[in-house]
Parts: sequence; C-alpha cells; structure tokens
Amino acid sequence: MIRTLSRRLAWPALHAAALALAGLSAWSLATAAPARVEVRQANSSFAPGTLTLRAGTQVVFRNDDQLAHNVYSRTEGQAFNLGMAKPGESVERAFATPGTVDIRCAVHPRMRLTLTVEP
Ligand SMILES: [Cu+2]
Repeated sequence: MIRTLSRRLAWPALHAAALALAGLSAWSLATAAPARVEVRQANSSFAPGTLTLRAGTQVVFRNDDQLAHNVYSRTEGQAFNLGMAKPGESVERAFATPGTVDIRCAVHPRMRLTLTVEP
C-alpha cells in the first residue's frame, strides 16, 4: 500500500525533474555557452582555409600534424600570437572584434587562414 503510493508520487516528480533538466540544458546552449569552432592544422595547411563566424566565437586551433605550428596574426587591431603548439596540442582564442583577420603560422609562411568575424 505504501509502496504503491510512493511509486505514484515519485513518477510525476521524476518526470517534472527530467523536463526541468532538459529545459535548463537547452537554455544553457542557447544563451550561456560561447560558440566554439575547430580549425585543424594538417599537411602544413589550415583546414578550412577560410572561415566566417559570429563575434565572440572561440576558435580552437588543433595541430594534427607531425610538426609544430605557431598561430599568429598581425592584422591591425586583431594582432595575437598563440605560441608554438606541438603535434596533438590545441591552442585557442576568442574573436570578439568584427572584421577580417589574416591568420598565419610563424614556422610555415605559406600557411594562411582568412577569418571573417561578423557582428
Ligand atoms: Cu606551421
């Protein structure tokens, strides 16, 4: 008798909790989590070589090569240097300012990524 009663009470409560959790995670994705985009470095190239994203997006530069890379930019107002990244390592940066950013590798001058940051 008590067992039956507690089962009847527990099921709607669990259901409500699951709905609340689902709602919370949807809210988190929509409003709280910054967008992340991955750029690979493979065969001494950026992949993709051109990229458009919204301001505030975090870009993860993953080194999938057998040699080190050094991601940097000298674009006016957007300059940065993420330092050397060994094979298998990732470095990252958020791009907050709209504009076109010319991204390169300090080790391999032919490596280029044209990044367009939209407002
Ligand atoms: Cu490189």
